[in-house]
Amino acid sequence: MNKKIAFITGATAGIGEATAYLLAKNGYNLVLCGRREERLKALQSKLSADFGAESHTACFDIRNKESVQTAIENLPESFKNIDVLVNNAGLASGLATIDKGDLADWETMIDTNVKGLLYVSRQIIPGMVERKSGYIVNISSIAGKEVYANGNVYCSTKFAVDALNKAMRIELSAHPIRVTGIYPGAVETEFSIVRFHGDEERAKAVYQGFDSLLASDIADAIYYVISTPPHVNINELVIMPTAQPVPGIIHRK
Ligand code: NDP
Ligand code: 8X3
Repeated sequence: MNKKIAFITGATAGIGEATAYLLAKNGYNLVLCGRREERLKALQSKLSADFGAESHTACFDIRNKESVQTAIENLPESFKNIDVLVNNAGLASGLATIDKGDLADWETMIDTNVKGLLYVSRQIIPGMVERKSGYIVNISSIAGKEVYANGNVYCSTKFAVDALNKAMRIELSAHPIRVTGIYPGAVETEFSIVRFHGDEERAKAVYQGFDSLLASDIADAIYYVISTPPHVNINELVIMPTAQPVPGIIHRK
């Protein structure tokens, strides 16, 4: 039997990379996307060596609609029929009150988390509709359920992902394409390094004194939802560290 194909955006780090690893381990072939080509190639080699998984690396910026279109239109024949799309690539940039926010940070978040997710989805969904099968996992955030101080624009983009997740499910379930939104709390990845523009000390402090989620916890959840039988649609999973009951409270040791 042909292996299923999963297309993962943001596979060069964090949640996307852990998901690629787990899906390859469980028999998927992969399209690995991100902007850092060496990381994509290194992951491709690892998945092949560890699991004999075949993967195609697609190095592009999801904010660039022409690049998205070209990368997806030019997928090799054996990777064209995408079974699972994991819309994971995203970021927070900055953490400031709305009167002090940086416009470039705002644009980066909106362009990546909302428009980029749409560009990729628009390219891939028609094939799923045509084949009458597919699974889409959208990575939102607890920030897409609850707004926290200084999160303003990041939260807005993740609320938008929440709305798009619901819209996709409403509009695609008839085909039948399944759609799940995942809403994690704090996961220790490169997320805070990116949010604080490379300030590793400040980023490290975010995760100090409590057990944050691991990227592999979210990968486990993604593998679980896509492994359910076809008549089951997990609409949403909100996943928090035990020590972080809501975004604004973290019980540190
Ligand atoms: P990382 O920073 O570790 O990984 C982010 C990934 O997104 C990287 O692979 C990066 O690849 C990719 N990416 C970012 N911008 C672009 C772009 N313009 N084009 C293509 N790829 C891009 O963070 P996480 O793994 O934590 O984040 C993954 C998702 O999870 C994000 O959507 C984030 O908002 C969400 N999330 C994270 C939480 C956390 O606490 N960590 C909690 C809740 C949700 P490259 O730089 O190579 O392009
Ligand atoms: C990331 C979770 O709460 O750090 O989406 O913004 S949070």
